[in-house]
Amino acid sequence: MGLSRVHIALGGNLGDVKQTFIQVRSELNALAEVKLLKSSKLYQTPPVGPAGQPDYLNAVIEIETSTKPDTLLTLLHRIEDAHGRTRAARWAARTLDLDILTYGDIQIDSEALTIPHLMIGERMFVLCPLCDVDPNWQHPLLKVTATQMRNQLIAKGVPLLPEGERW
Ligand code: A4P
Ligand code: MG
Repeated sequence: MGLSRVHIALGGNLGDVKQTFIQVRSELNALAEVKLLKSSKLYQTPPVGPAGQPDYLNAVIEIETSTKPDTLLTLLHRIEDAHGRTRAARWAARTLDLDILTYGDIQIDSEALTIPHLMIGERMFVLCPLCDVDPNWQHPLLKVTATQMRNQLIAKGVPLLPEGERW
């Protein structure tokens, strides 16, 4: 099986999220079937969805992997669980959320998995870090780049995120 370039979104708003992200990044990179290529900056972002929860930290990492998408999702769920993730309501506060944003040029639309991630073009907290690691990434169906999607959001009046930090 060949290697694919994959973008993973990290999110969380409970506990020491920065420390969690640092651990997750090295846990992934320690796997034989995963190689870390790039990390975005780390962004503090206001919660999208239910109000009254703490701000999130968000980031994107770019990896190279031989793991198939469904196996990768299972692996990410296991890492979420190991870092204290509980599944209450959808969009509820969480210690760690790991979403597969992109997987090579693959398009998947099954019950378990939508790739590219459905909300990729709607969320500044995804597009800003994605532009850090791969501004020219092109959506295989929509044929727009990460930078173009970010500019479309800006044109709709969604503010850019404040500068992120290294982690
Ligand atoms: N699933 C389908 N496609 C994918 C994919 N590409 N990657 C399915 C990962 N999972 C995918 O996810 C629910 C189901 O989505 C999974 O079982 C999987 O089969 P989940 O992680 O169990 O539940 P969730 O995280 O509550 O849902 P989801 O859709 O990941 O939530 P979101 O959309 O990520 O929203 N505000 C800020 N500022 N920053 C955030 O990071 N995140 C959320 C969560 C809300 N508001 C936020 C943030
Ligand atoms: Mg999720």
